[in-house]
Amino acid sequence: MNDLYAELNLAEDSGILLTSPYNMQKFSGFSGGEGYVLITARGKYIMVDPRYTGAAGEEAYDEFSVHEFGANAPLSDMLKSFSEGLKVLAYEDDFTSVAEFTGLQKIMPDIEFKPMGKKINQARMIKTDAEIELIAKAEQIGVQAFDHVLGLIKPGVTESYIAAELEYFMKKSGAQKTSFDTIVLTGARCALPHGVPGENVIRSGDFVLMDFGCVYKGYCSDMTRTVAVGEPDPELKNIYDIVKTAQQTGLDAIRPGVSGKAADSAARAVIENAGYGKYFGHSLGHGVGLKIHELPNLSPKSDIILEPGMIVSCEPGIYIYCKGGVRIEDLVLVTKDGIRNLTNLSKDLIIL
Ligand SMILES: [Mn+2]
Repeated sequence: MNDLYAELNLAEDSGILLTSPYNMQKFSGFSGGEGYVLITARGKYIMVDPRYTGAAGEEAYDEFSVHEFGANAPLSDMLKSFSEGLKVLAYEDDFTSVAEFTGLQKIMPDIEFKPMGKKINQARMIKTDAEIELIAKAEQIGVQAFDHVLGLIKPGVTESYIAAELEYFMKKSGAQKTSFDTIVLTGARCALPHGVPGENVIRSGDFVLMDFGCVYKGYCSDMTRTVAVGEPDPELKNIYDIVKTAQQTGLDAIRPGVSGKAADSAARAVIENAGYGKYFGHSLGHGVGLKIHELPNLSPKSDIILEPGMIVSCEPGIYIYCKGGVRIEDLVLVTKDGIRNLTNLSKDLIIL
């Protein structure tokens, strides 16, 4: 944990207050999502209300003590006592609401609050072997769910039906929940990169775009596939081939030493050279871990240099409003000499 002090550039008289579910789980073991984790040179504390006392006790790393606040033990007293003697308290400024922040300041008026910015989230970028295997397992559940719905996608079936089948399958396979709202879109609606599935019916000739993932033991997965139902429109088929080439080019670019920016631009160039640059408005990918969108980003602005142990998505797309769209997404682990593809599934166009 001294590493964390060094990474955050904190002195001994500083404390670290964690309140986001992902950082509490990463650094204390507690996965309940609601509570306060305080790390100081003197002690390491998990503070939870009675809903989580039992779970926190089971999950907490050895060096942490668990404290229950509630009607008889105000949180403010606990925070005051555990933070005694601290000069600085580093906090999660990208997670804490203004109301919560002012509340904390009132409880600990003599302490200087220091925003941790991106640094605390950067500390989650490189995954341990155990984390990698959990993410790989989550991704594998997604792959099996995709395989399951291939048998169900046909004209007459709705987007929400397929979305429900993906989710039901993933939960039956051990997933706690989806890692984000499942996206299933058909026909022209595939051009809405984050559209919401509804009662729209799949018709022959449609592309069906599915972007989904699950959470397994706290860790997220993410994948996207676009399939055709019957013979697709030639332009859409051409777009599929461009996205597939761009996606492979992105995968080939992802390796240690490469910046997020360079990986993005390798894939983006394929789409730009094919004349569809303006139809690819989002970034190439993002880190995935305890949080579905985390660092490092693969985007035109990302200076982060990829390192072994990082897990990122590679998901170019082309979206033409009112016509249709294609996105293909794999989740990959950066290894010493390239990548391990955790999705590990063909990207040849499937025509159902
Ligand atoms: Mn994604």
